[in-house]
Amino acid sequence: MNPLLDLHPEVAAALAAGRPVVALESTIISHGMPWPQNLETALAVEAEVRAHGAVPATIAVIGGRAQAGLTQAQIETLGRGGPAVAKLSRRDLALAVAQGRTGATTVAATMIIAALAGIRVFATGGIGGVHRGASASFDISADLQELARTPVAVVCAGAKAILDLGLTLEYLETHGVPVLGYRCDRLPAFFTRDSDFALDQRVDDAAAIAQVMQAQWALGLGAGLVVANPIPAEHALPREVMDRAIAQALAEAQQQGVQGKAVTPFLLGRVNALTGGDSLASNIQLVLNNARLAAAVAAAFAGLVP
Ligand code: PSU
Ligand code: MN
Repeated sequence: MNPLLDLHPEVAAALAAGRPVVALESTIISHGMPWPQNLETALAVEAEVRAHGAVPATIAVIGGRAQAGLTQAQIETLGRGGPAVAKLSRRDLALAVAQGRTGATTVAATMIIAALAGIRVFATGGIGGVHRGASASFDISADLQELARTPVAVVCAGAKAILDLGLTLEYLETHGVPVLGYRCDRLPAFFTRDSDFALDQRVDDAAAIAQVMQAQWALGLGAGLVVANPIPAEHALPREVMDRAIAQALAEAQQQGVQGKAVTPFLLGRVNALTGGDSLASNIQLVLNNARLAAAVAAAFAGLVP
């Protein structure tokens, strides 16, 4: 095992026995939701993974150690710290480890640590992507490059419409990342089940997803996969409400000159504030929904691995 990595004993035991494990990210805890709902959600998502037959491994860097599987106290520290906690993507990992720091991992950094641990399935809310206006700003999330190179399947509700969803799909196509619509033919847009963007790969059950993962890696294709799982209809929000909040958040970001890794947390925070409790409740429900599907995929994949 990698000497810089620590596994929670429950995660280590499950991996050693070939039992299903689901990775969970921590930037969603520190930067994606407000306190105390972030802590409640992180614990509820772990419980949902367990209730569906897999072991949860929430991932972060703690005191310079890459950690797969956190204690409740560690999750609470990341939740209480909120935006004051360092947000770690691929390029931030080495410095955090070298200097013994603690930080929350993005989708990209969580994939890296999951792969080091041997975890192949990861559940989150939404992935990062190509930002609107990227032709001028060059703002493209490192999550997309990670999907192109690291063999982990990421179950998400598509991507938030703070991004340019069409360019995000083009980028993933260029880099050879399958985007599997789970029982859907268009990319889900996080709070809404649908968007204007067609997907050409559809799967209708967890076993089929596991078979695609196995084929992808057996072919020597090192990339990850996106599994796009629409928010349950009863928790979806009206598109006009979200579009208005997103337009205002984007305008504020531009006025205030927000740049770099601060852009996504700023937009997430403003959209949450502008739409109030509704969007937070929907956000929590879609993450739980992704945790359920990821647990089923991890179980199916564990059954395929010799
Ligand atoms: N989108 C969300 N919620 C989130 C994130 C994105 O709806 O919490 C987080 C994830 O951790 C994702 C990160 O990996 O933001 C992307 O940040 P950036 O755009 O700076 O790469
Ligand atoms: Mn960015």
